[in-house]
Amino acid sequence: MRDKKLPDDYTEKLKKKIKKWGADLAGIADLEPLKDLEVNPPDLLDGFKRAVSIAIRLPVAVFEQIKERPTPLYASVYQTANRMLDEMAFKTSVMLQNDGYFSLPVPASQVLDRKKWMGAISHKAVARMAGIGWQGKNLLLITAKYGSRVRLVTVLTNAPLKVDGPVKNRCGECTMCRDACPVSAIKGVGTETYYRDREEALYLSRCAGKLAGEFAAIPDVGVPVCGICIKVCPFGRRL
Ligand code: B12
Repeated sequence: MRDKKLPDDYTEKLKKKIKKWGADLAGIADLEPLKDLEVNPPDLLDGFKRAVSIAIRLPVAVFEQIKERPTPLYASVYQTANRMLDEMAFKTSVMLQNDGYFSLPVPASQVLDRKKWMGAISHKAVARMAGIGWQGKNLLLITAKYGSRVRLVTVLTNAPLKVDGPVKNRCGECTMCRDACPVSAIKGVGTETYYRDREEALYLSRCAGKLAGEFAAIPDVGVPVCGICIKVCPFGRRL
């Protein structure tokens, strides 16, 4: 693997390419501030210094159809989005590798620990550091343009890409996600940076219990989704 200096425009060209593959947003996170983030396996970040965060927006109309529970249409869109993201992460990884850099795509939606409800790395933590959006009161990554109606994926790399930085939290006094949550899981507490623990923002067992139990059992849904705290977020709700 090479350790050469990247051309000045390499990072911008990479982002453009990722957008050509279907991404709506792409940013670069410095992994140094994320070294204390819990990851699985614990040495996941060894040898990597940057992460590429990729987001795709989901159609607003899919959320507008959700009333009290997720719809089969949303479950299908969720799976398509995961597939698209996994493909983009795969291609990004191979492209970086072809240019001489060690790179690892992290799946969009793989749960590795069902007791702790954790994947390999938090895509939201990476996306926040990559300037894609802020961590909102619904604990999700909120983007100024599309609200939380985005899904995310991450590519770890040792390519010395130019980093982006966090953006300001714009939730303000809004509590629409807290008020709409069907199991009152959202506490409505804001953060200027990020929640050190999920429980600061959320009664996690209420949310996970509803999604993995009742909602995943809905015929033709079959996956732990909800969508209500995403739907009501005022950012990007109108076209
Ligand atoms: C397991 C899982 C679940 C579980 C547990 C949810 C939870 N809140 O953790 C269940 C099944 C309940 C679930 C529910 C949902 N999920 Co989910 N889920 C995941 C998954 C696979 C892993 C999450 C994980 O590892 N969490 C571990 C904890 C520690 O991390 P975290 O909650 O992400 O955030 C913490 C850190 O980011 C930290 N942090 C941020 N910056 C920093 C910096 C430092 C230094 C440190 C120490 C910490 C830190 O702050 C948080 C609190 O500690 C991710 C995919 C992924 N790999 O990220 C998707 C993911 C988080 N889910 C997603 C979504 C959309 C949902 C749902 C809306 C369901 C749906 N699709 O309709 C709900 C929303 C629940 C909610 N309001 O939080 C999206 C979020 C997209 C977005 N815009 O933010 C993700 C990223 C999937 C994706 N590919 O897009 N999910």
